[in-house]
Amino acid sequence: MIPRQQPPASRESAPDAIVVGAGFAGIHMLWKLQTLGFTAVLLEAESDVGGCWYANRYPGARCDVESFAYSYSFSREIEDEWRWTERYPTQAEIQRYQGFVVDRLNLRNRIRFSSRVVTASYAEEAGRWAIKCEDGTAYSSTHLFLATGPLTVPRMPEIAGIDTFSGESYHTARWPKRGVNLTGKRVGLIGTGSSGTQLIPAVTDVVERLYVFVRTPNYVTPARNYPLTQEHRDYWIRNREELRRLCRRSEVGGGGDVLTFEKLRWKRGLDSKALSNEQQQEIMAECWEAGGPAPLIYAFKDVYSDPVVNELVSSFIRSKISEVIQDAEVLETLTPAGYPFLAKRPCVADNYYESFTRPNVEAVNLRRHPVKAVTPGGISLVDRDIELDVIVYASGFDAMTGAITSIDIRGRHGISIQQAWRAGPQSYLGMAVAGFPNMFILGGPGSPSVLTNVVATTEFQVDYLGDMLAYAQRAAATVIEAASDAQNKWVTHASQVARGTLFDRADSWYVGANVPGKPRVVLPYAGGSIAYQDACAEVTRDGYRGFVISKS
Ligand code: NA7
Repeated sequence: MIPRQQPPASRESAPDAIVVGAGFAGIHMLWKLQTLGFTAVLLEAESDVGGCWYANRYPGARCDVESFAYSYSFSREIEDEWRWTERYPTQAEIQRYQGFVVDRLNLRNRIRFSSRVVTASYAEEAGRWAIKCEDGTAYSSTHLFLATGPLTVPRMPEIAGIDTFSGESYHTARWPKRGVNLTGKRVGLIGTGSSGTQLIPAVTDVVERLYVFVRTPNYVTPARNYPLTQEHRDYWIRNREELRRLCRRSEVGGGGDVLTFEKLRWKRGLDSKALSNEQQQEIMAECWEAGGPAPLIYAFKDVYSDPVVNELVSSFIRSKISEVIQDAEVLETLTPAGYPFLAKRPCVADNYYESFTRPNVEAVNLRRHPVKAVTPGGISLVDRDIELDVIVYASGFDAMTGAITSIDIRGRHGISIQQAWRAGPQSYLGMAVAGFPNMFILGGPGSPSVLTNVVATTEFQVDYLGDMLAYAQRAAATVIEAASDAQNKWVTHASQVARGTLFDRADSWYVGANVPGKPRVVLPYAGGSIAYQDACAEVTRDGYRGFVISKS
């Protein structure tokens, strides 16, 4: 155990470490700290585990990474005892899984629910973080782990009159636990990102009429979800070492489609320019049938970076949309144009385009008919009023940084994280920030995070930080901090890597464009999981180069 400079008043209010957020990363971090012999308390704002999966309960909410891959690999017992039921897990199943994990690992008694952290300040003399929750409860700790999630602070659209609506309105990321009865209702949906595209097919059977207000249509690929059988499970168990290894060393950090990737393994990273048009189309058709975005993303190399290769895939997806949508106006409303596939996060949903062929679903083209205001009766466009009973806002998040900057975090000399990140988030390896000693971020900006399977990437980070804490322990060091020059180099490297990709070719939350005034920076590390892991490993080999690990 790292010797403390000041013995804590109580192990409950003054543990060695505070972890913020009971999603995948926070739960794993808590477990890791306990196994290393640290006392740790996890503070969670909501009343249960789940992280982003606690609040995103909208109809149709499910993960777009396969369940086998979107699960912990660190515990053989958990892998053996838990049974996923569908290829892509629903919100409810993921939350049950997290509950199972905390109970199985006996972690629940270390979690303080309904504890929203509002301030965290570093007391230099004591070498400890002072942490306060909304209800006034105070903690202090040597280490502070922010596992607050990249997509946990919802954003409402900036539309006049939003508060005047007399019907019910909900944000998909704050969907009530009791559920919402949409049966027989006239529902308006704003937002066709991942949340909106999943919600649409899940409600078309019950609503009287669904108006989908489309501003920027997305590239939506089918999920091809299916129930998992014993055969799938046996396959996974038989091959899991190898599949986990493949996942870990894949560009998306264990992302995507484990079983499909196994089938398509030979069709990855192909040089599209060396293939005939017919071969290209055949391969893309096979990827489309496999479902999920990953096969299409990785069949050809350079889809992320070469506009010509990207356009090949983008136009293939557009052609698939036109196979389903016959009506020219609807097709125009739903066809992505003017930006490449992947520049916005790809959406995955079964029966998305098919939903618009139903008589009770209408796609409203906001580019042609902009919204004037929300009114007491519904939504008023420049040329038409639409009467609604319910408005659903699937309008996204203050992504990557929102959950961190919404806490008043102050490091050395009282500098706030907002000040430190004024020009965009600065970090070393996406995990530590110069001037904020012993504060660590999981799944945050500067790490591959949302461009990958976040569970696999944060597992990597938890292991990495655990190893570094153990290293410091052995050296009897109490403070770990990113050096500014190493941080600057990482930020420069990350922005150079991002410039070589197409991520900046759309106004998306990847670059903070959905939040007015947010600096435009590609927020996640765009070099992929393998490059990220290799960079981290190199730092370790050099004795944690770039981290200042000291006794005070
Ligand atoms: P996203 O992907 O940020 O999508 C938000 C959607 O809301 C997007 O279609 C926006 O259109 C739309 N939006 C936002 N403001 C407005 C206004 N004022 N008018 C019309 N439309 C608007 O959020 P999601 O929740 O779907 O997904 C976020 C991530 O969570 C997802 O990628 C997964 O990783 C999980 P725009 O594109 O800005 O024109």
